[in-house]
Amino acid sequence: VDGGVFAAVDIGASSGRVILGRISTDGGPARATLDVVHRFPNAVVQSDGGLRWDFDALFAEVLTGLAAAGKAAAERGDTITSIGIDTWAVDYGLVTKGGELTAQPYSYRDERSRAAVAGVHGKLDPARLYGTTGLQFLQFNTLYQLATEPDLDGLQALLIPDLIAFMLTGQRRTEATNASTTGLFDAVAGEWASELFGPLGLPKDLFPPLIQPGETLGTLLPGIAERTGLPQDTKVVAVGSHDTASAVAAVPAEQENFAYISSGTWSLVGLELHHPVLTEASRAANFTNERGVDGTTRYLRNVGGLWLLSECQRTWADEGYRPAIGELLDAAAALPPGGPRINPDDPAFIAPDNMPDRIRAAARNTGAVLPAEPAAVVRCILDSLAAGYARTIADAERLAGVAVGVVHIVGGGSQNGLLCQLTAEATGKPVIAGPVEATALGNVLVQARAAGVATGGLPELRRIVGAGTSLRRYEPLGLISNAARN
Ligand code: LFR
Repeated sequence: VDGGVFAAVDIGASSGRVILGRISTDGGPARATLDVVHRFPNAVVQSDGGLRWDFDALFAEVLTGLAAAGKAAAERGDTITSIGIDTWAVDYGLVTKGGELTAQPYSYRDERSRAAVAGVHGKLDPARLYGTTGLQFLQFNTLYQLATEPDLDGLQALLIPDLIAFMLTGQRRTEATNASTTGLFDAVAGEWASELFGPLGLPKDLFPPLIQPGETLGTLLPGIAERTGLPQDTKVVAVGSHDTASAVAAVPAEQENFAYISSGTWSLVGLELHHPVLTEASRAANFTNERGVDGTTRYLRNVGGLWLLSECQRTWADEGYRPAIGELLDAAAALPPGGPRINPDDPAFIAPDNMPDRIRAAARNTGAVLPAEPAAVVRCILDSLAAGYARTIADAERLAGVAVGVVHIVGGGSQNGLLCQLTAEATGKPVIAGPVEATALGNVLVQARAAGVATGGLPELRRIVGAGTSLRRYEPLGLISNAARN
């Protein structure tokens, strides 16, 4: 069927957008085209004694975007078939039985959860937790955040995309790919790990029941239909509501054995597997087994990301220095290889603060001296990320017992030519870069399939991505020595 039109709400840590996605065939292979109809900023805000998201403002932007999407569709005589929502993972809002949000949701960058880790591990051994959930340890995983809540009695926790979906439809469910980032989800069974709730003192029904990508959640509440101008029977369909799950679904891989890097605020680096890897070696390497679309396993690690760069830019801008990003990258590319490197995953970088200072301090701790000039800092970040990518892919191959021939980079980082080339050098593998909008594409394609417009499994969806995107290929040129790789 030509002309399927879908709205994707895609919100990241620094910006959100509402996108209109169309699937067309024009007699040839199916292609997806995206139009961003509304873009809005997002940022953590210090309020009410912590770092929080301004959820009320985000939700208002979602409604503005949906209204714009409806208008843009109508201009071409189309109607929106459904709406899908994805955001970052882990965070939640607490709602009362009556459906009221009790506070603006905390951000995972708030430090409060760090102090809760020891208490949680005192109740449940980390090895046992990993054996069930397969989740990498991150101080901000939902279970540690929940441990800081003074009173959960009578409340329900809705992950951010589920909270948006609830406010659109009145239906409460937890989408499964995102549920897998809570630390309370059984990686093998694909169900809530109900046996973990009791020991942690969490109410059994804290989260609503699961919903799978592709299932219909409901239709718009009358008030929402009125405010957006969309028909009340417009569906909200569950997609990979964890942005990384949607991004991985849209990696334009043509073969089975590929590694991916979803490179944005974070870099999510790993493999797609059919079964979780729950070994002690996997836990020691801190690999995660998050759930992907179609029950796949996203076997990956969180490596630092472009947050390191964007926070530097924020600090430099405060100091009155605002170069264009292209200029910065050109200057960084002109520097010789083999400069200082830091561990981009260091928890010291999680909170917002002066990033250039923190990076220089981290370099100093390795015995290196990082010059103050921005180009050197940028080069250090990109060298460190590329090395982190290479190390992580090699570890994933070893731990999962597979070998990959190609590395796909999707998301914002796929536009960073220097990062892509450095990654090819560090991994010694060809890098295929694009699409930038993998997350929105994954969101749209899962909706399209639910509507019967696209068919087949992930390989089929990936062919649609490939048909509509021009990809860039970077070959390892041997510009850095093996010694400098790891
Ligand atoms: C990426 C992401 C990561 C998750 C982090 C925090 O946007 O969703 O997958 O670990 O944000 O939620």
